[in-house]
Amino acid sequence: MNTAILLIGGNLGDPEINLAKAVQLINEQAGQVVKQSALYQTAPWGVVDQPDYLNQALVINTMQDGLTLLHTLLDIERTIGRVRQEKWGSRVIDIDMIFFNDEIISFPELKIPHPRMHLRQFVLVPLQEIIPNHVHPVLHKTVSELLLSCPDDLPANKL
Ligand code: PH2
Ligand code: MG
Ligand code: MG
Repeated sequence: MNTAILLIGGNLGDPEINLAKAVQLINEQAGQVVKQSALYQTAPWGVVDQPDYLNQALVINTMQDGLTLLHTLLDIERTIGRVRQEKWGSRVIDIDMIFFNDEIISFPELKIPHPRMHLRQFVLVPLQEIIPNHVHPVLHKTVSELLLSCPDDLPANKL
């Protein structure tokens, strides 16, 4: 059994409904959702001229390996109505894998840990709620420690 940490988010349509749909489909198709953070309203990172996001962190248990899980998550994004456009632009749903067990994975389509997770409040704040003591396998710091040294100061507020 594998444990994956996911970060889901969206800022188009009704993000609350789309995140709830994502949690349900992840639970049915990817693996059992064993922990979930609150929903956070977060300022857009990257492309600033777009609506605020809702973000949520999940812990799942899954029998799928990393690449299989990635493809399951991309399928779920398509089911909910994701159309891929501008990098860092608005989207109905985004499901990102942040950690996979304690593994370091580097395929062109999948880098684990997520290479920019430690630079983003919108990732670290929800993660800190559910796995504050989880250690980053490359940076060797806990999620709480990463949050303290995070250079980003965009707000992430619990709904
Ligand atoms: N996702 C992005 C780009 N910017 N900003 C916030 N606040 N939340 C996100 O989930 C997000 C983002 C690309 O995946
Ligand atoms: Mg993303
Ligand atoms: Mg993504």
